[in-house]
Amino acid sequence: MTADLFDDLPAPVSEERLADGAVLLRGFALAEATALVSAAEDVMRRAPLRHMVTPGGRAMAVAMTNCGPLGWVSDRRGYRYQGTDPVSGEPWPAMPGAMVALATRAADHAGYPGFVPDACLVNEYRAGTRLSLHQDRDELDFAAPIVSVSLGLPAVFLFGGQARSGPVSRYRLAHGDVVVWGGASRLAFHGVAPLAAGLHPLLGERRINLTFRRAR
Ligand code: MD3
Ligand code: FE
Repeated sequence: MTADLFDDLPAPVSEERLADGAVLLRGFALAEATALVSAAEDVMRRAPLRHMVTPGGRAMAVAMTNCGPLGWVSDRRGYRYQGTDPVSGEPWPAMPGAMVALATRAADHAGYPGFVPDACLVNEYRAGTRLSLHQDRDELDFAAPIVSVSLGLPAVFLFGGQARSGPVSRYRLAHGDVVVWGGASRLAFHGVAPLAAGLHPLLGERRINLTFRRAR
């Protein structure tokens, strides 16, 4: 596959400030992308993707799973982090070393040294899948950033302000792109536009997004 040919090239370091505290690092994870995809496939084998149900009773369009000591879950009782997979009753799979290393390195690069994630949410998008505008506020300490890694098909990421009703900027996030969200952007509203159909050499008709969090 063509993507493998580029895996040995150094990742070009391009830094774009999206907002106060938010840094887009295009291609930052390209050198590790194949390893990250295999690691994610391994996680998804051990804790299969599922469509979680919102407190309102609707199945989410994005299929999700987790790895690490804690995982984000949603059900009729609400949103929370917990140490076990509600489907199996077992602990979530360990966070693969390649994932922890990338998350820490990206946070450091963006000015958040010493970031050690205790949760990684794995999101799977297929053609038409969207994620509506929301805030990530189920974590204990908003001082820690969230690191997101895009893999597979490109997506249009929607980035708003501190209020749901404000203006929204759009950014195309491609395979290997990393965004670090900290500081004032940590509680910004954000979402993902419906995924366009396509075929990615490593991931086929899918986009996988990894978000590394400090939940506790
Ligand atoms: C901005 N995921 O899992 S990642 C999520 O592409 C989520 O799957 C999207 O939003 C995805 O909660 C977007 C980018 C992202 C993640 C967390 C943020 C942006 C953020 C937290 C605060 C502000
Ligand atoms: Fe989010």
